[in-house]
Amino acid sequence: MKITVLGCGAIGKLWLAALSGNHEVQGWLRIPQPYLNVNIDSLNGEPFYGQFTTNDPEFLAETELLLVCLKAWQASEAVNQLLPQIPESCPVLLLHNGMGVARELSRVTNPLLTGVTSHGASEENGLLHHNRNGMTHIGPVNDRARHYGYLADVLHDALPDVAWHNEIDAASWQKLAVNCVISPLTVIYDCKNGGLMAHLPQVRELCDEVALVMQREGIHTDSMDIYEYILHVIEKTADSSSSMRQDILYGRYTEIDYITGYLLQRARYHGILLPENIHVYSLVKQKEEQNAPFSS
Ligand code: KPL
Repeated sequence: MKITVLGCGAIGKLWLAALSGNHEVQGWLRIPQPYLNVNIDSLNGEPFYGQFTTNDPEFLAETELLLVCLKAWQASEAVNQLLPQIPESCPVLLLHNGMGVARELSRVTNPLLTGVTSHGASEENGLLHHNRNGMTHIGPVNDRARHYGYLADVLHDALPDVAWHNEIDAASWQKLAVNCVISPLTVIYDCKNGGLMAHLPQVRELCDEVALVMQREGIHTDSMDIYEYILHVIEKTADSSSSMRQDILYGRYTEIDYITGYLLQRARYHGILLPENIHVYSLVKQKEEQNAPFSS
């Protein structure tokens, strides 16, 4: 297959490298450069070094999958810009933290899919560390994407595990819950994920509020399930710095508007008040504003 990866941060580079084993791939960058070097300490157990084509319009015109690894707040504008240059049959798969981008792209007529991943990667001095093996869940957003289950196999062969869901909402909400609790608190307390073990009452309060909204969205869950799952994620990722904390540390915009912001928007729709989430949202926005001017 011909695959274009839009957005070549740590996760984008990881997919680019992993997919290059069996497919023709290119990266698409906001600021074009002649090629992209990807250096990974360990990919599926082996070190990886590759040099990739970028921003080739002829390749784009024949691309058979557009994999979008941009931050949530960058995604819809960038996808809308590229749509006229890709075939109408080319599936577009969104892979970012947070929710709400699929709604922004509801007019897209290409097959549109969304997904979440728990792979962890970070880059330091040009070397990518694949910090955490994870699981990726993908599924359709529009009707045209319902028959694209084979994409889960394509992705699974490159970077396991990948699961297909005919209804992706439950997986998206479960990841949103994790990000609503862990991400803002790691910014507020400026700590790694494991540091949240010192703030469990607040973790629990956020879980209670998230559960209320999830239930109203038709997701079969309760506060205790969410809390236990989040404790498990905190323990498993104790040494990691959340991507939101890294965004703040590097002076970048965060995805808070698509994480807690999205939760609050859905809560408003259902007529539910979430005081603790409103509180953490405003603290992260304050930190973000102190960071201006932003870089992406
Ligand atoms: O998804 C994450 C992120 O940092 O974006 C978590 C699960 C919070 C791990 O750090």
